[in-house]
Amino acid sequence: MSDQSKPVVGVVMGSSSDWDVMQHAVAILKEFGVAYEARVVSAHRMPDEMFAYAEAARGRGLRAIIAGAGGAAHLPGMIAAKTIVPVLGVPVPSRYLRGEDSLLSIVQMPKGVPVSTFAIGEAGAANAALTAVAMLAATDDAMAAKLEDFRSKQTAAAKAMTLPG
Ligand code: RP5
Repeated sequence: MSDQSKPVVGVVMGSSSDWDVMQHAVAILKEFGVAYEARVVSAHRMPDEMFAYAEAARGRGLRAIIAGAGGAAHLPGMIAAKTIVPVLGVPVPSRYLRGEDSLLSIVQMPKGVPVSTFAIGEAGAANAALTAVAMLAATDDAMAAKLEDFRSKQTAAAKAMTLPG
């Protein structure tokens, strides 16, 4: 069992309205037994708290931060600007531009301050968490074995697929 009092992955999002998407990152972290924390940290509505979160992240033992936001999605980039902990950005679908605004806001970081950017929505959230798992697996053989098993099951499921008719 992971010690949830010592999270190694932080999952942050700009609003509770992002949870529908970001819960898919949390589900993967739970499935792999990764110690995580999840909270709302808004770039625009609570910038001081966002900076404090980023500045404390490394000292608190976080090894990756999954940051989801929609619209003018500054959260992943601004967190990345304040910490060397790798930031995995998840574009959350927005109401009017369907998340294309979120994607472009997150992916177009200037050279020198990277945010690893994932697909818009649920797939991006899950894949960001799988990437965090892969990062942990680099130094954790048990996590690596779980990830290999996860991938093998996916392969078996794809091979077993049939089509109508
Ligand atoms: C962003 O604004 C959030 O990440 C969210 O995707 C979007 C809308 O937020 P709410 O108005 O639903 O709180 O900061």
